[in-house]
Amino acid sequence: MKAHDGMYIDGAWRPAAGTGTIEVTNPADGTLLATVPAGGPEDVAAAVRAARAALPGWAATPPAERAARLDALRRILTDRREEIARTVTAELGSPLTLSQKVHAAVPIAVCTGYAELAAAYSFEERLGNSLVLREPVGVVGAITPWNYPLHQIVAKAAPALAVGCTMVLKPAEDTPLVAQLFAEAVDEAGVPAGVFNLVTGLGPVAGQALAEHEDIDLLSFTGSTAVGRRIGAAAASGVKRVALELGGKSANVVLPGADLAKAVKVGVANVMSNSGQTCSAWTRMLVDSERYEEAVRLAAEATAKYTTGDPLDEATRVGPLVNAAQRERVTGYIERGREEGARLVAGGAEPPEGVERGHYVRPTVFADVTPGMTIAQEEIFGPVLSLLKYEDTEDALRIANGTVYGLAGAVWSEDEEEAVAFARRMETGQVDINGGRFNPLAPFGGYKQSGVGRELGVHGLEEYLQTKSLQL
Ligand code: TXE
Repeated sequence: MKAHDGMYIDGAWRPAAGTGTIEVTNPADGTLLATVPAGGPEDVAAAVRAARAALPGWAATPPAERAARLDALRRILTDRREEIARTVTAELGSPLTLSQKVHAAVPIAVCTGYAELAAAYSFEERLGNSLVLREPVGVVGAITPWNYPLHQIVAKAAPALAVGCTMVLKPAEDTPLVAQLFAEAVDEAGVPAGVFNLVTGLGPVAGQALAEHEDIDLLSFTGSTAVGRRIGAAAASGVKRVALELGGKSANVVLPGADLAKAVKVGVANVMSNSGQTCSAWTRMLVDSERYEEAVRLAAEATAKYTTGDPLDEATRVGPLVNAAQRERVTGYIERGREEGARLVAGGAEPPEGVERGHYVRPTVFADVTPGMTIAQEEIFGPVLSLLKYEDTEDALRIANGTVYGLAGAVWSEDEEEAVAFARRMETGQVDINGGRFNPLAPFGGYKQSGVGRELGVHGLEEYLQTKSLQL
């Protein structure tokens, strides 16, 4: 696959300061896709310098002109959507159909939304005798993960650029190729030199250098809670703004009387999509004791139909996990679930039949999971669903809220008002009612240890602003 052997800094592809490289491999078969440079503190420093120098000009650019650049970016991403989908499938392992419908399509939708918002947003308001100005926060450091590699970049870059911030992106080391493609698109869209900069590299080296750089005004991080804590600490000591989008352990609550067959079908699909590597996945399904066994049977049956295999094969619904470490992590959790007494009703820790290469894990379902078990508390980030039983709705709410996380969730009921009332009491940032539909304008982000700040829509835009009041 085509790859740049430099960093995109100050509007050009420049050689990296050091000689280190990262080998990008295909998780489906282990083949080498490309080699990209592993940047270090010097590359980060050069990128931050470029972003700082470009800030006054970009911040002063009329919003309509910034919107026009975002619109050009949207057009280029749209023209290149098949290439985006194939790149994500190659480096992440997601089935090609998912890459087309989600990994390529969602960032385009987000970009479209921000191009419109950038033009329509009011950056000034009168408040009595004050004029309140909303100004860009400054230079943004963005660190993104591999699970939705382009979406995670666009969810930060589009609002940052829309409001006049400049930025340095350090994408995940597993998926740098789609990040390079994005940098090419930004360049072609006519975004001025230095406004957007890309440094590929390892988390503890390039990522850490970016997180600790003193000339960054806002750090926006999506990834593991462990790294998020360190980023938050670094930001606090430098008195920088921080946005953290971390893990989740979301509950899918099927209330008595809800359409069980539909709730289970959609619930299983939600967890298995992207091989379970979704922070907002509904990994805990909560069903009342009366219908619990029926739900277990339906979930096991539905899961058995999830064909695992080559992401390029149209019949494939579950591809490999991103890398060997992730596979080890997930199979470790499956073993832990069995040890702690959960009942395995589909899948398991052994590799899928007939699979000799690639980081595959069988779509797995556990029944008899109790709230205290490790698999009911920790983020697994693999195709693993846990079914928990509740006695009444208060019990369901206690279980749903009983983790350190609070990113997403779902409620199913025949009565929408009942579902909404339940959702209001959930300690979580997003709840889908009776299935829900993705809305790129709705704020996304976590309660509790799932994070700080919001992405998407106007709420996501405002994360990149600071206010100044002039008293007249
Ligand atoms: O994440 P990391 P990993 C969760 C999920 C998964 C686990 C581990 O549970 O199993 O995290 O995944 C950069 N300073 N999520 O190890 O390490 C890294 O280079 C600065 C949830 O891949 O957090 C990458 O760009 N940066 C999640 C980014 O952080 C550092 C998505 C994320 O990698 C760094 C991904 C450091 N010291 C994983 N160390 C979600 N919320 O969607 C690493 N990085």
